[in-house]
Amino acid sequence: MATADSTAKLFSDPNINAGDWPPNLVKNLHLLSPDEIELGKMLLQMGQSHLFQHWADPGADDDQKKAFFSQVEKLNSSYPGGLASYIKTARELLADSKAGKNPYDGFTPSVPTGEVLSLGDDSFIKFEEAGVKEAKNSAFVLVAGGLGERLGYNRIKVALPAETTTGTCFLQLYIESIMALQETSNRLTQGTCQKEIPFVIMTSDDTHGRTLDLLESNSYFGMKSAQVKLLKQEKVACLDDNDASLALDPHNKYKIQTKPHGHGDVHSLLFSSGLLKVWHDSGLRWVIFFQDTNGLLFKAIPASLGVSATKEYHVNSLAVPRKAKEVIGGITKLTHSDGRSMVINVEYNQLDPLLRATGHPDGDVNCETGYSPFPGNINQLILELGPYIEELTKTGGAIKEFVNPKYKDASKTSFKSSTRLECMMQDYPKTLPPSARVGFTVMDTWLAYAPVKNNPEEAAKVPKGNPYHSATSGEMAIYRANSLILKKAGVQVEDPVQQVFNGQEVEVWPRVTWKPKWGMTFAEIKSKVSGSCSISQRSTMALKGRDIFLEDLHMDGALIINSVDGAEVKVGGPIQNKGWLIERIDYKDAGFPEELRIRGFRIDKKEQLEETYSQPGKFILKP
Ligand code: UGB
Repeated sequence: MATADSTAKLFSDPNINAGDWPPNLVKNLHLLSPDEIELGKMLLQMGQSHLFQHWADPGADDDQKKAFFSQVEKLNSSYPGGLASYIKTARELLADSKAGKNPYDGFTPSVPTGEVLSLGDDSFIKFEEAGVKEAKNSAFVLVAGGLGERLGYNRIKVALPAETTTGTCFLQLYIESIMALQETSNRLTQGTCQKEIPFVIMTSDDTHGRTLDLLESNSYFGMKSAQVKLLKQEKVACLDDNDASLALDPHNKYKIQTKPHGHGDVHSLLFSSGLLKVWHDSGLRWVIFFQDTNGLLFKAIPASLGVSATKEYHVNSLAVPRKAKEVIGGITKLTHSDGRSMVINVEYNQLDPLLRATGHPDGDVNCETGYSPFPGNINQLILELGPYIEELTKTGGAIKEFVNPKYKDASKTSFKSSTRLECMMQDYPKTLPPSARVGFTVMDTWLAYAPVKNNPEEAAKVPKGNPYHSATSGEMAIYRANSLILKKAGVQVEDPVQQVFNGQEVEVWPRVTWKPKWGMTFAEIKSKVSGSCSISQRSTMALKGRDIFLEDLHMDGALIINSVDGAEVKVGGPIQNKGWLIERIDYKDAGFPEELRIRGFRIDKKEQLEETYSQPGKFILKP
C-alpha cells in the first residue's frame, strides 16, 4: 500500500506535473504498492495517462486494478529495456513509417558469398561428415510460439503428422532427428565423453500448455525430459496511434491489449534464461534455430553444420535457390555509403524496389542460372555460440524491430486496428560488426524445405509453379526427398504420378519413410543399400529401425519393418502385395479427422508385409 509519504514523494517528482495525474488514478493511489506507483509514474511520463481514464472509484474493481499493474509489471520486465523503451522505439518507428522512410536507404545490395551444395557430391559428403562430428557440440532451438493462423489447424502445429504413412508428428520427427544426430556424433568421436544435445522449444501462451502436454503424454518421444527446456515468450502491448498510446483491451478496460512480438524474441529469451552460458561452459559451439513445420530440415542440417565449422561462420543461414519475385526473402549483402555492411534477409517485397533504386532497372530478376542471384531464406540459422554470447551481452538480446500499421487512409494519422512492434529471428545479424563472418548454405528445395503453412483453400489459390506450402505438399515432399535420396544411392525408383488433392496438383512418389536413426547422412544411407534394388510407384516402405539393410530388394507393395538397435535385418527379394493405397477425401468432409482433411487424402491399408524384431541378432527377411 502507498503511504502518505510515497504519495507526497510522487507529487514532488519534478518530471511529473501534478496536474497530469489523472484524478481517477489519484483517488486509487492508496491501493497501490510503492512498486506499482513507480510503474504508474513511468506510464505517465511516457504519456499513457489515458489508461486510467476509465478507472472506477476505490471499492469498485479493485482486484482488476491490481491485475492491471501485474500485467504492466510483466510487460515491463519481459521487454529488454522495459516498457518505456518499447514506447520510445515505437514512436520512432511509427514516425519513420508515417514518413514512408525506407529502412535500406543508403544501402547498396550485392550477392554475398556462401556455399552451394548438391546432395551426394564430394563436397556435400565432406561437409556432412564434418557436420555430424560437430553435432554433439550443438544445441537445437525450435521456435514454436506461432499460432499458425494461415494453416487454421486446431491443434498446435508441431502435433501435426509430418506424413501419414507412419503418423509421426513434427515434434517427434525433430526429437528423433536430434537423438539420431547425438548418437551418430558420439559414435564417430569415440573416446570423448558421451554428450547429450540440448533442445529448447520457444512457446507462447498460445502453444505452451499444449506443447508440454504433447511431450509429457509421449514420454518426450524418447528424449530425456531434462534435455528439453521450454521458454515461453510474452506478447507485447498494442498501440492505438502514431503517438504509441497503449491500446486497452476492447473487452476489459483494466487490461492492455497484447499481440505476439514475433520469433525474434528467441534471442532475448535464450540470453535471459542463462542457458547460453551453461552451454558455453560445457563446451558447446553451435546453436541451431529452426521453425515448426519443415519435414525436410534435418536432411540439410549435417552438411550445413559442416559448412559452419569448416568456414568458421558466426552466422550461417540455410537457403534454397530462389526464383526472382518468389515470396521468400533473399539473403543479401548490404553496403552503406558510410561504410557499414551486413549480410541479411531482405523480404521479397523490399528486394525489388531496393534493386531498382540502386542501379538495377529491372529489379528482382533471374540470372543466367534461371534463378535470382540472391538465395531464398528458409529461416533456419546456425550461430556460433561464442560470438553469439558476445553480441547478446552487448544488446541484451534485443533485435531490430519493425512496425506494420494498417492505416485508415493516406493521411496515415489513424489505424484500422491496433498495431505493435515485431521482430524476426533472422534479423539478428543487423547489429553485428562488419568483421562478423556471416554466410549461407544453399541446398535444393526438394531436399531442404517443405513447410506446412497454408490451409487447403489458400494453397489451391497459389499460382501454378509456386510452392503450396500445405499439409498436402509437405507430406508429398517427404516421399519425394526420400525417393530421390534412395535413387541417388543407387535404387531404381519408379517415376512419380501427378495427382490432385484439395485442388493442388502434386507429384506422388512411392511412400518411402525411415526413422532418422536409419540414416542421418547420405553416406550412411548409401552404406545401407546394396545390389540391385527397385521400388515401384505404388509402393510404401517404412523402415523403423537403425540396422536395416536393403539388398537386392524389389518392392511392389507395402513393407514395414520395426527393429530394435542391434537387430541387424537384411531385407531382399521381391516383395509384392496389395499395398497401401492413397484415397482422395474432401477437406470439407467432417467424417474424417482434421489432420487428414487438410491433406485431401487418407491411406487405405490394404495389405502389407510387416515384421518386428524386438531382440538384437542377425536376421534375414526374404519372402
Ligand atoms: N513463431 C514464434 O515462435 N513466435 C511468434 O511470435 C511468431 C512465430 P511463420 P513467418 O519459412 O518461408 C518466416 O508464421 O514469420 C514461430 C520468416 O520470417 O510460419 O511468416 C512459428 O511458430 C520468413 O523470412 O512464418 O515467416 C514458426 O515456427 C520466411 O523465411 C516460425 O516462428 C518464412 O518463415 C515462423 O513463423 C518461411
